[in-house]
Amino acid sequence: MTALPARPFAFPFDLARCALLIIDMQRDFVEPGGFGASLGNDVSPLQAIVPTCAAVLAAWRTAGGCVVHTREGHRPDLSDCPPAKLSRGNPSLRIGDLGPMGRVLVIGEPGHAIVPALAPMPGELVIDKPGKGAFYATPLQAELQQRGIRQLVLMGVTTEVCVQTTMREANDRGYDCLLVEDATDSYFPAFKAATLAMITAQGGIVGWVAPAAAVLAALADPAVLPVAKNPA
Ligand code: TIU
Repeated sequence: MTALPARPFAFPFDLARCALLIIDMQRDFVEPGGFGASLGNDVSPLQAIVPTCAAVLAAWRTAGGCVVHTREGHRPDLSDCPPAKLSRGNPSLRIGDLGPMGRVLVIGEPGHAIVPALAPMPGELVIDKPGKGAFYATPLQAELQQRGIRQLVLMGVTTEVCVQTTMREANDRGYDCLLVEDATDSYFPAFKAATLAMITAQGGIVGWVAPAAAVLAALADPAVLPVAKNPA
């Protein structure tokens, strides 16, 4: 256990009970030609966080912590995509349409994959989710409970959509949640700033926020033993 400097106050970091939860770092959101771009967004700010996410992921793996990746996407027949999600807005490509990275937001297509720099390793949990929150219609809660996880450190995209929705779902389920502020981004800078502010307001009503450097320093703290060496 170590006190990780964070806002609104120090996060009581316990690596053995904490999962790194990486939200939707998929080509469909981060690269041109995918779902994010089809909605009219500039994806380049999201690409910029990949090295920061990779640094935290590498340190987490070295420390032996639990790693969970999520992917937003739908079955090829779109039976798990609500009509409202399919029809809303005026995208250049709709979910299921064929784009430069295969069918948009469909499981197994090239655009659905996690970017190569953050590709899951064998043994890491990968959660496919049809919605914005990672707990809705997924086995995430059961998988975390099975591993004794009580805390989540979150990274990924987009800050105010899938990351915030998941963090709120997790908070209501009793997890202590910390968002790595320079390892998350939005297509809308003001929405990211507002999300960080609303998470930490009211004494941390949703959770904690800290920079990647603080997480890396905590992982290097001798008080945070590699998980395999922790007493049971
Ligand atoms: N992963 C995620 O945030 N899905 C979205 O659709 N985000 C948008 O900001 N559109």
